[in-house]
Amino acid sequence: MKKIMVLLLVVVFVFGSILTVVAQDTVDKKVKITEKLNKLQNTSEAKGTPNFITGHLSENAINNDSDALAGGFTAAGIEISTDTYEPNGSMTDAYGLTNGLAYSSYIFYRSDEDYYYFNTKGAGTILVTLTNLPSNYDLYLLNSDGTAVAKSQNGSTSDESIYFQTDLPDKFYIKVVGYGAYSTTQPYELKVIFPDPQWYYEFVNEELEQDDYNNSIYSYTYEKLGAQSVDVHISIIQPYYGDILYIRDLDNNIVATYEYDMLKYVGMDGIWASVGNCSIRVELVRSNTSPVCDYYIDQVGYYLTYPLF
Ligand SMILES: [Ca+2]
Ligand SMILES: [Ca+2]
Repeated sequence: MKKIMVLLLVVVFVFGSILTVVAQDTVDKKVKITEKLNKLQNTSEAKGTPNFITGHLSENAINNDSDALAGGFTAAGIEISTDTYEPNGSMTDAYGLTNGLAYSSYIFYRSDEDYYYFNTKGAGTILVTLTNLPSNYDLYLLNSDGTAVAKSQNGSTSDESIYFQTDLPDKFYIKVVGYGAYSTTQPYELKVIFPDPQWYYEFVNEELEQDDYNNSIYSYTYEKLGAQSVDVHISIIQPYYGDILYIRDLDNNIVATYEYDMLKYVGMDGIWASVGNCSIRVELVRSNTSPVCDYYIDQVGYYLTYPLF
């Protein structure tokens, strides 16, 4: 019995020692971990922000990385920026331009290049302007083969412009480059005017008003400087017996006359009147002055190789 008691005591003692050692070991580990954490914290505090990027990558490497990243996202069709008309980094992806409109866009990262295109419909002058530059960007005009037919490479943030005479209808491309310069905040402005002769129309709401100097003459003049021809549409509410409409050109020559016998059948279909220069005057001569407007100009148009804004 005594032997058993002694054995038990020995067992309890040994087991207790083991527990003490294990417990001490755990405490030691905890202390070490805390020390390590403190060290790490002190190190990062001493260095400020963790500079694992600037400390190990050159500026070029970072730029190349951001280029690759931006290019990769763009190629994958994922929009990661506020850049406009992207992707337009090649002739194949070029963005189509409307004659005479201004476009705002960005060279958004170092290797960004922007392509645009337009189609000419005849011989004439192409005018391309690139303005509001944040850096030294340059401008190129390419033909449908991709050959640069004109370029503008002014220094610093000077505006770029190209005048180019074309003989035949063709598809042209514009290329904007920054050669490493870029801006994500200041957009450049691009505008092109190219040969595309056609009628351009505008809606108006003009009464044929009584002329101050003559009680019986009502008139309206539409002028579009530079236009090859202009025309107006006259809607007729109520013609009176004796009314006569005259159409005059820039030189005040009468190019058409409409008398009552004709006017009474026109009605709301109205009349399109046209002259071969930039100014048209519609003149209504009435036998009786009327307080009510019976003739309206509701549409005007001009013929030119490019639209005027
Ligand atoms: Ca761009
Ligand atoms: Ca330049």
